[in-house]
Amino acid sequence: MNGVVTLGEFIIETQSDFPDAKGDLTKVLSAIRLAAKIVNREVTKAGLVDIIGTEGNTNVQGEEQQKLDVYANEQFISAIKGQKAVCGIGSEEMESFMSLENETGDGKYIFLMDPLDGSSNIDVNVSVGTIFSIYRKKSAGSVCEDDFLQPGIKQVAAGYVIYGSSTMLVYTTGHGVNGFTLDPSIGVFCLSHPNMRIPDEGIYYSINEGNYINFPEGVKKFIKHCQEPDEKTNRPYQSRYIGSLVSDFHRNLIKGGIYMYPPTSKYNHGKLRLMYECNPLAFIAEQAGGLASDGYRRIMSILPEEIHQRSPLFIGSRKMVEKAENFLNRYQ
Ligand code: AHM
Ligand code: MG
Repeated sequence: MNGVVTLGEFIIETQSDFPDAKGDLTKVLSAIRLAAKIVNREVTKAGLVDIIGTEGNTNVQGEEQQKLDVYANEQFISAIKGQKAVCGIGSEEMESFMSLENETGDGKYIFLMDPLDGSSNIDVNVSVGTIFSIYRKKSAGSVCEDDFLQPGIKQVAAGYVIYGSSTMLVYTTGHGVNGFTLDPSIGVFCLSHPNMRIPDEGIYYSINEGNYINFPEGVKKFIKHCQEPDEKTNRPYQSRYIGSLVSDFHRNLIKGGIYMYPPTSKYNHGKLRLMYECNPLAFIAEQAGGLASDGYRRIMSILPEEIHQRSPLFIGSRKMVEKAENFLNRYQ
């Protein structure tokens, strides 16, 4: 590939990574590309039009839902439906999964998403994102909850869109990680970050330290470790926490670092959702040479029991995640 490579070209060029490909995954990725552009348009308009504010209802986690969450959810669903390759969608914004079988015939993929992660940050102009995860349908009959409850290692593709100072789409199909930046003047995602690799050891640690008192002992000790000076390992690490998972993850992916959301008194299994926050980012992290753990287990090996399941998350540079695990194991 020479010169500027667009996401569309890249998807087609790399289709041969899947020997049995019939173009269905290409269709799903094209749908994501389209929905991302539409959501991007609305996110960037958020400060201009009266679109900010709550929708007046709460989502399945009892959190306040904002208008753009609902909008993003609808845009991704409608783009996915249009491509007829997906048979079921699970979303942070929907209590149960949505079957598309009547509309798309025998689509072979399962699509999970957090349509607008970090949405509480929209009204203060902080970057937000979309996270997605794609599996093959595993059952032979009609799409059922079991089709969604697959461990992360079964993901066919995963990625995120970051609506930031520039808008980027980063994804993997299990053959490395590639990042595409939206050129707003032509409305096209262009390959800007080929074969992304996360440094083995980083300089940032990202955690909501406001919850410190309630962290497990191992996490408290690890935070102190991050703050102790040590030339060999570039410590003290710098603290960076945006409170928008995609943004925190994206920065650490590029610069090297660790993002942590441990159990707290409010969320005793952690706050983040396994199926559409932890697993897709874990797939990206591993494909970039990093790690993702719940503190004790590889995130992608966890057998899910429900679509909206939560999990603690320790993700990022390999050596830093390993170190966090050491501390958790040492101080129970
Ligand atoms: P959301 O899906 O409701 O937006 O919640 C997920 C967000 C993540 O983006 C972010 O990393 C985390 O919640 C921040 O939580 P906290 O405010 O507790 O630090
Ligand atoms: Mg979220």
